[in-house]
Amino acid sequence: MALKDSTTGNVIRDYSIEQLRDAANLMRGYDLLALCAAGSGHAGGTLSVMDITAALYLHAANHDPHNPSWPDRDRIVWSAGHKAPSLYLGLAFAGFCPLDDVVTLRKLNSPFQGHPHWLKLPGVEISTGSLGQGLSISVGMALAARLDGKYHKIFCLMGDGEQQEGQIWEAAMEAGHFHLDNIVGIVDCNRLQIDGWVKDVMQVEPLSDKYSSFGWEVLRIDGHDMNQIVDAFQKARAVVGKPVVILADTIKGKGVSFMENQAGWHGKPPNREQLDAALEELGIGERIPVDSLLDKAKNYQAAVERKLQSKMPRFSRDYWWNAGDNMKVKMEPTRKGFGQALAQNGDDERVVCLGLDISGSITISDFYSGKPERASRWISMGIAEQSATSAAAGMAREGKLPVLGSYATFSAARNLDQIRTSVCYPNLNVLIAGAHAGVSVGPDGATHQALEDLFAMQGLPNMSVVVPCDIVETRKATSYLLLEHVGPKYIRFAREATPIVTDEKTPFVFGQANVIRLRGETANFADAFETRLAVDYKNESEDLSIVAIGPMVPEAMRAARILKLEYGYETRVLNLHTLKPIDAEALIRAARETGVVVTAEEHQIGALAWRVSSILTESRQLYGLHLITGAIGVKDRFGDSGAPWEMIKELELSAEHIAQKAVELMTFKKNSVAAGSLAIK
Ligand SMILES: Cc1ncc(C[n+]2csc(CCOP(=O)(O)OP(=O)(O)O)c2C)c(N)n1
Repeated sequence: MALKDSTTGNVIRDYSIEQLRDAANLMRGYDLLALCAAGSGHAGGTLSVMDITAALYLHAANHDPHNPSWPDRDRIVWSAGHKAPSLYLGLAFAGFCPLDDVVTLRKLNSPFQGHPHWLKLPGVEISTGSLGQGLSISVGMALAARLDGKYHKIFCLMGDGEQQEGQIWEAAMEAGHFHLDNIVGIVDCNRLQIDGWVKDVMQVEPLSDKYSSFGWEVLRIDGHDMNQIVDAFQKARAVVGKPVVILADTIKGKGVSFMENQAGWHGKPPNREQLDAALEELGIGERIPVDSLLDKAKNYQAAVERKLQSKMPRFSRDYWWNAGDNMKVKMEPTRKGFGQALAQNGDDERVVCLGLDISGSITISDFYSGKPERASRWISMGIAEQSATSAAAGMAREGKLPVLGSYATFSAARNLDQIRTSVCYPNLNVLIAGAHAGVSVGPDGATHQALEDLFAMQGLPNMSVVVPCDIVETRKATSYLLLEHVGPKYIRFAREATPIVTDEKTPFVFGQANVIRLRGETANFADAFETRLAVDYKNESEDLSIVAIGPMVPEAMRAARILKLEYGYETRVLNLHTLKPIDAEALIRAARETGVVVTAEEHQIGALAWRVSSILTESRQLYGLHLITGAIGVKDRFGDSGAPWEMIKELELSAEHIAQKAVELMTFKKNSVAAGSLAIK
């Protein structure tokens, strides 16, 4: 058991217990430093798992940092992907990657993504981030090893809240059934998750009895006692005929008094003062070159920004949000509109909100906060998106108005079959929130950026889909969907603060697009535009149309301004907040009356673009007419860690990119007009 040279079989370094303790302590310091430099990330759960990490990477696992894909190495699967920084530090301390580089954590194109990605960093065994999948991956690896006649171990690190995912228990059953004695599961039992104590959110104990009953050998240890950790790994290696799980009792935030046992430190980084205080408490302030590493992070970030800037389309001046003296915009997180609507409308006794352990962040907790009379209608379901979806269907069948939500990728993809079969097929009245959608979770990275959810949601029969453009529209849309709309419904909104471009008076009618027109330059951006229901709008023979959804609506408005001031073009912006049922009439009119249509979606290209194209190509009113179309959206790639606005630039979704595409299309329009072949009517 050790760090090994895979060619000679020699031990590279044999750590004593004392040295492992010291390494874990130092790793805690580097962890907090990287989180501080990133400005986001998970302090609590990385600190709780650090002693185990040090023992695993520096002592228990057989692997070779100079040959990360050595076929006989032990595999380490980091199922609790949000604890990525501890994994990175395990790798760095073992010599797989330079320690100093970890400070680029969560920055654009860094190998140290918000959640681990094996294609970016040698030594990372597999990509994770959606909880509950690592044990199944380990089962697959263990079965493959058996088929290949190999005897390496597969270590799988999980959280205790993560045990709420049903998939864990499918994998536990499989490992027991197949007697996979090459699997060693480790559960970081720090007793906390995001919404609070695990026992209150959704009790998972007694884990020992549960794993035993599935045919596992169970070892329960103090996860901060290095002797016990090392001993447990040794015992686990010797077990024959069944899988082993090490249940490690730990303290979330271990080592830093103000973080210990605090749910609030789950997904929070320390600021500089807190970092200094933490390093002091850990007794390692002198041993880490804090300033030079923070400088390294700053320089990396500056290079990212320069590169992004050099990729941006250029115009005669800077049109970025709030760059000038006028056309100022206020920004607020769109998600807050969801919480406001639940707070306002939650007195209806039929409304029941289901928690999926991300409640404060997506604002679903606003339903009950300060309202004890609603407590019984707030039901915490744990990290169990699939079961909660079907449970919501059961409630709806009994006349309730259930609401559930999580990161859009977990509330609309993880549970897709449950939405399809339990909710949509029986046509039940369930409101699903796809929160933190698109690139708005930025540094969390690709696993958490829902860029595909709208394909599935709009493809489901009976499902209605609304993608509001700002906090105000999110509030209106949530209120409408919650109490008035009957049937399956999906609302998608962002985490990040985005421009507020509507107000109380702006029309919002489910299923009907709004037309937005730039009318001049004003102090406030939103005041410069006039918005009408598309049905009430009279053709002004604009040069082009931009059809946008969600946070791309403000970008489309900004593009309209760029096009007017730089080229004199008039733009009809269509806010297509209801993607399904879609306002086909407004689209067909825009196409017919302007001849040029650009779609803009913060999603893989197609949820909007292909839907719009199919409407236009199937419209009899447009048969035989010449149309010029273009699409802005994500071009068949995954996201990356990076600030949300950086991701908008990186994925070429900004107003500047929309304007550039429009200018390109306008060249074709001019030629077509000259040739007399355009659709304009
Ligand atoms: C499928 C899925 N649902 C939700 C999340 C969001 N999430 C990230 S960490 C976390 C809590 C995990 O709790 P636990 O396993 O106890 O980890 P720890 O408290 O040790 O950080 C949640 C809900 C996710 N990453 N994946």
